[in-house]
This record gives sequence, C-alpha cells and structure tokens, in this order.
Amino acid sequence: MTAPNLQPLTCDIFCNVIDNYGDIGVCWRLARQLANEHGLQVRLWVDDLGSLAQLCPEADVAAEKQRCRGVEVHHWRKESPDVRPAELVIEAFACKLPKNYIDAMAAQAYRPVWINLEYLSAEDWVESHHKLPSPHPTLPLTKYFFFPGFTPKTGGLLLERDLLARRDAFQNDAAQQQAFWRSIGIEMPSAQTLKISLFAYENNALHGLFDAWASGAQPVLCLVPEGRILPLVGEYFGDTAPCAGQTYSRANLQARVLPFVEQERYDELLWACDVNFVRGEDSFVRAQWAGKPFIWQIYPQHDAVHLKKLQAFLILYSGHLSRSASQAVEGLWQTWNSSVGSVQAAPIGSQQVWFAFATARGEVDSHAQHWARQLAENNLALNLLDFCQEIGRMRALKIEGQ
Ligand code: TRH
Repeated sequence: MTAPNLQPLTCDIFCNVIDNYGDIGVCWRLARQLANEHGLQVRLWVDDLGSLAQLCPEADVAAEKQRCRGVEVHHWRKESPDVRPAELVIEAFACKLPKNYIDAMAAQAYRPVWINLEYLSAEDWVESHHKLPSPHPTLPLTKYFFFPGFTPKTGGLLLERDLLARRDAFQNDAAQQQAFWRSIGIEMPSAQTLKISLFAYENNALHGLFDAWASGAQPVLCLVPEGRILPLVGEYFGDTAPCAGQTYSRANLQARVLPFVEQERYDELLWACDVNFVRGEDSFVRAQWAGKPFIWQIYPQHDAVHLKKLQAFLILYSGHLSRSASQAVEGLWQTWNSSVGSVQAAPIGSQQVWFAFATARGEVDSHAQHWARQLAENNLALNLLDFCQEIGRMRALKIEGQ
C-alpha cells in the first residue's frame, strides 16, 4: 500500500494582535517561511493589518485579501471566514478560532492538524508540555500545543534557511555594511566606536546607562528605533519631541533615532551593532541569531511572572560563561528588567553593571556565536512539519490524542 503524503500542502495561520508587534512578528515570519521555503499555500488571517504594515510596508491596510511575499493575507474580521480549512491550522498564542471554522474542520474527511503555537519560554515545564494533545470536548478534533524553546525537546526557534549565511556575508563584507549605514543616513562608524541598538519599552535605567556611555572612554553610537523608549531618550537630551532622524550628543555618546524599518531589514541593524538591546519575543530571538552580546527586556507581566522566565533563560544562556562574565550579564539584565514601568525605581547601579558587562564583552561575544550555532540545530518550521507527519502516522494507527 502506498503511504499517504503526510506533508501538508495548505496552511491557515490565525493571528489576533493584542499589543505591540510580537504576535504579528512571529506569525508573519512563520507564514513566509512555510510559503517560501516549504512551498505551502499559506493564508494569514490577521485582525490588525496596521501592525502587519509596520513590518511589511507594502501590505495594504484596506485590503480584505491580498498577496504579500508569497502569503495570502486576509483581514480577519469579527465575521468568521467561511472557507474550506487548510490541512495545517495554526492558532497563534491561543487566539480563539471562529466556531464555524472549527465546525468546518470537524467536517473534513481528513481533518486538519490543529496547532496552538505558544509563547516562547525557557522554563523547564515547556519540554513536558510540548506536543501535548487537547481533545475537543464535543467534536472529533484534537488540538496540539506546540512550544518554541531553546532545548532539543522543545519546538525550537524560527530560523530562515539562509539567515546565518546572510548574516556572515554581511558581517564579513565592508561594502554591505557601508550600504547599510548609508541607508540609515550615517557615515560608517570608526572601528573604535561601540555601536549599540536600543529597542526597548519604557525603562528607568536608561539615563544611568546613557551617563555610563557618555562618560566612558570609548565613543558610543546608540541607534534607537522609534518606539516606547523614545520619550525617555528625548528627556535625557532635553528634547520634548524626539523623532526619527534626530541625532543627539553628550560627551562620548551619540544617539540617533531611526525610523521603524521593515522586518527583514531589522536584522541588518542587529548584525551591524556590537551590542543589541531587544524586547518581547521576536526581536529577542533575532538578537540571538545575530551572534552578538544582547540585553533582553522581557515583556512585563502581572505578579512579576516574567522575572521567572527571565531567570530561566539566563540559567540556560549563561551556563557556559565564566563566573565573572555570567555575573556581568545577569547584573545588567536584572537591572534593565527591574527598572521597567516603575517610576520610583532609581537606576541605581546601572553605570556599574554596564562597566562590568563591557569588561566581559569579549567573552560574551564568543559565547553569543557559539550559542547561535547551537540553537540553529532546532528549527521550528521543520519541527512543525515533522510533527504533522507524526500526527499523520498516529492517525494511520488510530492513536491520535491518546
Ligand atoms: O513588539 P514587542 O514588544 O512584542 C511583544 C512580545 O511579542 C510579547 O511576547 C507579547 O506578549 C507582547 O508584545 C504583547 O517585541 P517583539 O516580539 O520583539 O516584536 C517586535 C517586532 O518588530 C519583531 O518582529 C521585529 C520587528 N521590528 C521591525 O520589523 N522593525 C524595526 O525597526 C524594529 C525595531 C522591530
């Protein structure tokens, strides 16, 4: 008997944009990867086209349906899509699928593989929850939890096939770097200049860090993409209306505000800098692919649960660093994250922790490259497609959901 083709040919991704750019950032990246690298026909259902247009300016915010970069993008409105479900259905971050769509899934002769793509976390429990089935209470459907993560027993991370090769080509080619700096309106910085990108939420440790950079021996060029940290940047330099294109200077620090660039170009900013401050989920992963030292500002949650997640990541990430480098990384990350959203919090120690981090930078730099190589062995899109095949085989043996 011929084995059935277990590789899905079509995929629906549902994305409910809650806040910021992380939800759509991950969905848009996954959609393009499945379409362009694996040849699936992908429909991306997104309820906020404005957010997508930030990452992909060619997206038309008024179009109900459009083709963008190989993906069929649909405006997901309250009225549910009345379409034949795809073979692979991904609800991102537990967004609720429309009832009629779920009914349509149940009505298929060969029911779709239904995945809930979860948030990224380095916590231990992720390994045991990855791929767990959740049978529908009334319909003959099973949804599976799919957890991205950092260890081989998790779903891995989103990584485009050629990303690391493109990164290496960029980092080894002065002409590409020059073109990048020209594109953001800056002369290629000298080799002595420390280049730092700063993508962050509001953070009261910022002024202390700026003081450290201004007073340090090395010239610092800080590139700040437009966003929530901007008012604090303006405040430091006495500007009440900071905007893209502005450049500020104080002693050895120069700061430049950049326009928010399309998602593919954001990688170049990370590759071009020596140290990257990132936030949320997707820029956090991209900083790891950049193979450079980075500082993560985790998305703050109630009851400080995010700090547990931060610690879980730090344990994995700094495991192979020397004690002093690991303390330097942890010191800066903790200071940067404990100053979030608290107006009273004084940026005590942010200068000291920066100088400790700067001293450890050489070691952290080599570690970052090793870390990226290690993570690259666990690719989320490939794992997802393998999992579809696994489910296909389970179905053939009639053991799905057990
Ligand atoms: O925007 P975020 O803060 O999103 C967050 C997280 O996803 C978090 O998990 C979620 O719960 C919360 O929102 C509601 O950070 P994140 O995840 O890094 O997403 C930013 C996206 O924006 C990422 O795909 C990179 C992209 N980007 C650009 O395309 N151009 C730019 O210039 C910049 C700075 C970022």
